[in-house]
Amino acid sequence: MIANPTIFALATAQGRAGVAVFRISGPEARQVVKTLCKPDDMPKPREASLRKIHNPKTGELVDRVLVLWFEAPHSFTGEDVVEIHAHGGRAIANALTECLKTLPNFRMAEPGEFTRHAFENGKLDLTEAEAIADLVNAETDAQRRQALRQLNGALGKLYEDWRARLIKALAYLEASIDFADEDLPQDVAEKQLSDLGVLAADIAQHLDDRHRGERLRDGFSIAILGPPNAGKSSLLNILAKRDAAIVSSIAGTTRDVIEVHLDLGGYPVTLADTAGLRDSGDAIEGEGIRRALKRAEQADLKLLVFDGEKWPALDEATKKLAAENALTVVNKADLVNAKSGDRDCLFISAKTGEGVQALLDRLIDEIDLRFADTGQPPLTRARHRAALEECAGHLQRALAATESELRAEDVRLAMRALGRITGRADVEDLLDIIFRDFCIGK
Ligand SMILES: Nc1nc2c(ncn2[C@@H]2O[C@H](COP(=O)(O)OP(=O)(O)OP(=O)(O)O)[C@@H](O)[C@H]2O)c(=O)[nH]1
Ligand SMILES: [Mg+2]
Repeated sequence: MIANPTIFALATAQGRAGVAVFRISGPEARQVVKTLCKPDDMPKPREASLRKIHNPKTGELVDRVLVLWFEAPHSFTGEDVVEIHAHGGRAIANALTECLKTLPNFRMAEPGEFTRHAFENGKLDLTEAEAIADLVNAETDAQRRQALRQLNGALGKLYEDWRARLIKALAYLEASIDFADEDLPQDVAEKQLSDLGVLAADIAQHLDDRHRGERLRDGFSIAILGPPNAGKSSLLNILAKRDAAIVSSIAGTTRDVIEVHLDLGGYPVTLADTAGLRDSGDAIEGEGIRRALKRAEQADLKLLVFDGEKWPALDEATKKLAAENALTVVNKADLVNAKSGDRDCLFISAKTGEGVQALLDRLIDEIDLRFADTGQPPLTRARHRAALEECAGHLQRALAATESELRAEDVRLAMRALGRITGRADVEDLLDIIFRDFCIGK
């Protein structure tokens, strides 16, 4: 029988760096120390130990490294793990890779394979595994916090708690079917029905979160819209602190949607500049305007920028876009004498910078409001949402069912849908629960 391979990979980014970390996981991991290192005794678990690594074929010294040893199951993957902290650099990484390849039953890890082993060995559930990817990809503080919360198991625990409630309801249901003649408590049926109703409401509330968690992963989108020449591109540039879009006094300068990515108060934001809105005979400008309106529809927040030179007249085409998720901004405040702004109408000047900080503060307020912490960890992925929607559907059917057998089947399906989120769809210790709670036939 061929033993499980031992996998290895460079865990830090390629290239020049102070330190590069190799991670090795599997049944033969200790061979790294035994075969490649001098001295070759196993270090104490979790204690850094200074070693020399020699190429086993040529005997040449490769690098002086720190070695860490994690004995199974007390490691990230749950297997024996060795970490080599070498000097960072391509030649060292290549030479170490060559050394590791010489060891029998060693192979390079596939992307995500360490985390996969951790999942398979019960070290993580799927939501925690996904959180690792999110944490590594996080670009802002809010994204980092959300990923860390999920990695700490907040989301997995919520779904597992719900699944436990379903298992319990199912246990009661099965009991009332299987032991119909026995002496079961009277209110069992009503109790589990009302529990299922409460759970259905909890799940519905969790689903109705305006995609807060998913949006935080993907970024909050703001579209700048307004008439030609209002200074939309100038505003994008001042917010982005660079000349991302062309600015000119010719109306109709911007045609395509121009995006910049910003970190506003720790939130990831995609800010889009668009073509000025007007009736245009120019086919290309017309297409630009069509794209602007499409972006307006998709945006989480619209910044309606009006031209201060025309104040107090406001452009009609732009006014049509005013709705719940829109902020009104009058630009070129440096040219306006009688400013009469309020909380819903901000005067700014993209030229002098007047009012820009107030606008930024307001944007952060608006975003804060939309991401407001409800205490419960938010849904973060479409995969979770799809499974929860399926679960909610089965629950509704279970609640409406008139036959106990059919109700039990729908509860079972709801439970499976939830189990797919964390990957723990297996154990159904129904009888355990039945006997513990009911003591039937004692
Ligand atoms: N005085 C003054 N001029 C401004 C201000 N903001 C922009 N401008 C000028 O207004 C003109 C138009 O600016 P843009 O930023 O290109 O306007 P836009 O809304 O992007 O225009 P389109 O792309 O054609 O729709 C340029 O000449 C800018 O220099 C401002 O706050 N004050
Ligand atoms: Mg422009």
